[in-house]
Amino acid sequence: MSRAVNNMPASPRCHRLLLTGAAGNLGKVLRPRLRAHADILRVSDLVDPAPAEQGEEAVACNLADAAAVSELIRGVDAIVHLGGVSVERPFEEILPANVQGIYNVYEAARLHGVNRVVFASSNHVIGFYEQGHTLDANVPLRPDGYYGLSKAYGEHLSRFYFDRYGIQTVCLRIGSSFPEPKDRRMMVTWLSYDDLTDLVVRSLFTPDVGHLIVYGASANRDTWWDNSGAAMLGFAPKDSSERFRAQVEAQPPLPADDPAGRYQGGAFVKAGPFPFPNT
Ligand code: NAI
Ligand code: 15L
Repeated sequence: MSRAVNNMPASPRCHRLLLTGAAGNLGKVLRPRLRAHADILRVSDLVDPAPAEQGEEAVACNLADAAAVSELIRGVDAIVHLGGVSVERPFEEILPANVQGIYNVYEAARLHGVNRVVFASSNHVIGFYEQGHTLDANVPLRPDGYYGLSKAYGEHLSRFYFDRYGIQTVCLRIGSSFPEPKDRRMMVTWLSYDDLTDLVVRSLFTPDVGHLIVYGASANRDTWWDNSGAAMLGFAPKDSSERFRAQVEAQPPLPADDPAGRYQGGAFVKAGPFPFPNT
């Protein structure tokens, strides 16, 4: 079989691939694009992600339910794990979906012999670094809330499952993956859907990734992230936020003292505090 520079097969494909969070924004984008990479694409979400297309299996599953997650992962060869709470919310909402949820995913992966996971982490694990500072994937984490903390937990948990059980994971610290950047911060953090897809496919099929953390951003003019770790995936983003600059910069800038304009995590850094239950 002919191989690309990073040793990814030319037509990468597995038998049964699981996509969690399939009913979400990125799940809807990736679902049709991943179909070409699996004989069977198993799509799952809290809400029923049906109807299943040809070559798909649709399964409603709460990631916090260990028994259900075990059944979800039985028979799967690889997992793209997008499911969970995707914004800053009270800890009580984050805990079952993101913390218990990712534990269930990795325990079930161990039980059923799954050896490759692509985990949708987030730039919010480093959200409290100031904008303009260039960070590589090894900097100490500075999460900007409970959501970012849960993604940090997921990165560490996946590291443990590699060291202890050899399950290989690529953690994608996704910047802002939307049809287009919405503000000045996203001019730096934007990841186009095409670049996201390329990154996910490379993360699934590049051999011997071990445990790898990479940033997910397009080839934007400005960057805060040294993404040299992505070289082993052969990832070279093709899109740029530049074509949106005029429309984004037509918006009024944030006030100089707004923390959303100071920190990499943007407005997430000023979410909360939330009510402390039972007080
Ligand atoms: P989304 O919120 O649209 O999708 C998340 C999906 O997870 C939803 O369909 C939701 O129903 C499902 N979900 C929530 N709790 C669940 C539970 N307990 N059990 C099963 N499913 C559950 O988020 P989006 O934008 O599609 O993001 C996908 C992933 O990528 C998320 O993990 C998010 O944290 C991560 N990410 C996304 C970024 C972006 O720019 N869109 C940036 C950084 C990370
Ligand atoms: C994320 O982690 C969120 O899931 C997404 O909704 C965006 O807010 C993104 O980060 C971002 O930082 O722009």
